[in-house]
Amino acid sequence: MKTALVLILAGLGLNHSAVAQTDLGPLDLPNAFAPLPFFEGFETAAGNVPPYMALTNLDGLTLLPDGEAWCNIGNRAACLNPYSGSYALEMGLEPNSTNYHLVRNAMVLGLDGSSHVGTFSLAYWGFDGGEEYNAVDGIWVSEDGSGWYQVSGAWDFPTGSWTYENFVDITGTPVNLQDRFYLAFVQEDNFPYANADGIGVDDLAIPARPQLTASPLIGGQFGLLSLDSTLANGDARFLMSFTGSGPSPYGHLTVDLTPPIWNLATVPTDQFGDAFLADVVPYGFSGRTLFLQAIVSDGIIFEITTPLIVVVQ
Ligand SMILES: [Ca+2]
Ligand SMILES: [Ca+2]
Ligand SMILES: [Ca+2]
Repeated sequence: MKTALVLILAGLGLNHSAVAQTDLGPLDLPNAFAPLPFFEGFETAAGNVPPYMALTNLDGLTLLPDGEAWCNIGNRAACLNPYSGSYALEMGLEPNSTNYHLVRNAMVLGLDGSSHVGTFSLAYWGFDGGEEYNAVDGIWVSEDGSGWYQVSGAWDFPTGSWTYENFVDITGTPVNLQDRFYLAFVQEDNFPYANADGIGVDDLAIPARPQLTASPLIGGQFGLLSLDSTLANGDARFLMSFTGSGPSPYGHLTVDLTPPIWNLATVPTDQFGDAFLADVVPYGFSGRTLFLQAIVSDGIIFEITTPLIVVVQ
């Protein structure tokens, strides 16, 4: 009786770990770890795979390296449709290939959260070329690069456009994020990138960058800037530049604005962490390009919003 109980418990234990962890296949691992907070728009890398990143291209059935599996940040060819700038992550079958077959692609990032103060949410822009469900699709975290825990499942953005995925929770697994860990974006499917299949990723950030949006801005009329953060009852500084998207230092932070930087207003965030700035857009701004960004804080954590570039009508 006692022996049987021990065996049952051992069986449950084995079963639990088998369900919780997935082997995604032989994924290449980076040999460096980038500290949090982390932002990757692929522009700084400019087509060279940085040491904290590794790209894997496999045949989806044999799991052997596949030259037609396409995991490209500009290292294989010019990126086809980046969300920002000239570079993004593209995962799919090689564009223009007609040798339709299942491929598995992965970008693994080495990250180090050991001195991070703040949330562990993730935000990114995702492009969906027409993906169908595959069990390995999604975003995964791992301590050792072989046992993976899924934090976001099947790719299901609207087909053919970029979608902002905000506040993706990457906690809630046994992986200790306040240490070195791996984060993987994995895609599997059978048609080319941006041609019936494929996933694009750009401007990914941990912690998630609160999103800054604007109503149409028209000279001489009221305009509205809105931001969506999780920092309740704090404040938001709305910043503006006429000259470019930086990066440049601003206090102890780095902003995506080029000096001179104007502080338009500082307004409180509400109980949801949201803030709004409504004001008349000066008539003389018509035709000018505004580079906008905000800094949100609850007094302890400081977060930079997504940048926004707007031409005033
Ligand atoms: Ca980019
Ligand atoms: Ca898929
Ligand atoms: Ca497909």
